[in-house]
Amino acid sequence: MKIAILGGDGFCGWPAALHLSNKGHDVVIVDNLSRRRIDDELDAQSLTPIRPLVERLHAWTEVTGNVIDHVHLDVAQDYEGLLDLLVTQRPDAVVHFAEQRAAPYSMKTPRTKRYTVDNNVNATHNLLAAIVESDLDVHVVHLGTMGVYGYGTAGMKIPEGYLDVEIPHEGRDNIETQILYPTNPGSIYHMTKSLDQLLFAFYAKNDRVRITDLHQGIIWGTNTAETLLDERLINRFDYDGDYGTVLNRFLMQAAVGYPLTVHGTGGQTRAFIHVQDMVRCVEIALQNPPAPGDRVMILNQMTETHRVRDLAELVARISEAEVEMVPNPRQESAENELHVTNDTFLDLGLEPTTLSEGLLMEVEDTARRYAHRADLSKIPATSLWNRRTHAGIPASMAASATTPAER
Ligand code: NAD
Ligand code: USQ
Repeated sequence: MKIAILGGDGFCGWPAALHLSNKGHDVVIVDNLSRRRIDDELDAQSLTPIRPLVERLHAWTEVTGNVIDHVHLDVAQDYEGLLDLLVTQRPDAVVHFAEQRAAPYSMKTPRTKRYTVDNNVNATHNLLAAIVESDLDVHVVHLGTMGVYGYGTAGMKIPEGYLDVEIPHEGRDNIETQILYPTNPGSIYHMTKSLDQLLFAFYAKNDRVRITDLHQGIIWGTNTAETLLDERLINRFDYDGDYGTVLNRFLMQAAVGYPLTVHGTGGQTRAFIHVQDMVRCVEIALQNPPAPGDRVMILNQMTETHRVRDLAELVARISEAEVEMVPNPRQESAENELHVTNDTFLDLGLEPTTLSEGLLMEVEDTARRYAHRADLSKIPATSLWNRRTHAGIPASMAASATTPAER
């Protein structure tokens, strides 16, 4: 298959590109390197020494003989460039990772809020409009998020995208139908993924574009079989307060002797998946496209759910780290239950890597190995979800406030 990977220099896109190339697919990476610019803006670097993209690609060819091209393109800003790419490369599938993906960064300032909305919504819409204009039959595989469902307690097992509903119909039989599971995003970033869902639903219905939307949980781990082939292929490891995700932050904090930063009571329960399973899921999704005219295929791409404070205790136990409850900078329910259906990937052959198998190895092989590169001043999470004072929320309390819906 010819596959274009939008965002192929990122944490998920890079190992996915290598995995697909290793499986014999013809891969082209499309990336504007905006994420490396944000690293510079935040003065925060990956814990692992990621190499410039040209060097990564050169190393991949040297090690495996496979060639991956790179097209430097801003998918959100350069519509004509994107259309030209589709028409000249004629990919069978596009895997779309090219969005600003950090919730804390998206909530940092009005500028980062606006950038996140402009970048993410335009990237997705440009891709869909360009596919229609190119008149090609391209399967879009998009990396979405479990966060579109919201992080309250649903009171049910979260289905794969669609909810069965029964509507009373006066004087007749009730109408039984399925609707998109109602979105309840908890950050500007998560909101852009909810907007993406509507764009996908429209283009699947109106233009018969074939779309798979992967509602992915939090990734943990760093490397995959391919990124381990040579140190120049190493994947990124974010640990700073904006881009570092919870479990990788705990692993890094344990390795450098920093008390594990549990927000609030640590009562949030989230979905997780190892980076190796993520690349496998992308491959499975590519092998099982919907047909033209089908509704968007939505799959929950996660393998386990865990409560944040339980994860902290687990990491503390294996590494003798201390745990510290810090004030929660976000606005989220203090506690939530989360049960998720992930039957499709399991039925299609995914064999999950469990936390118990991989955690200790991750601390030893990655976090401790590169601990000397850590800048501890970048660890605290400083992006506050609510800074408003005139709505009756004093700034000091605002961060722990919850909305009526979340309560
Ligand atoms: P990342 O920031 O490491 O990578 C994103 C890549 O996209 C970067 O290389 C960036 O330069 C590129 N990019 C962004 N905007 C672009 C544009 N307009 N044009 C061209 N390139 C652009 O993020 P990631 O962790 O690899 O996440 C990838 C996708 O997976 C995101 O859409 C994210 O929402 C989703 N996801 C990630 C996680 C996670 O834990 N990392 C979990 C769930 C879902
Ligand atoms: N948390 C802590 N301590 C920390 C960091 C985070 O307690 O040091 C808590 C947060 O308050 C939150 C939970 O851990 O309750 C998860 O935070 P996170 O930063 O790991 O995850 P999130 O902001 O949801 O975003 C990440 C990715 C995003 C992806 C999402 C999947 O950055 O791209 O969409 O995970 S999901 O969470 O399933 O929606």
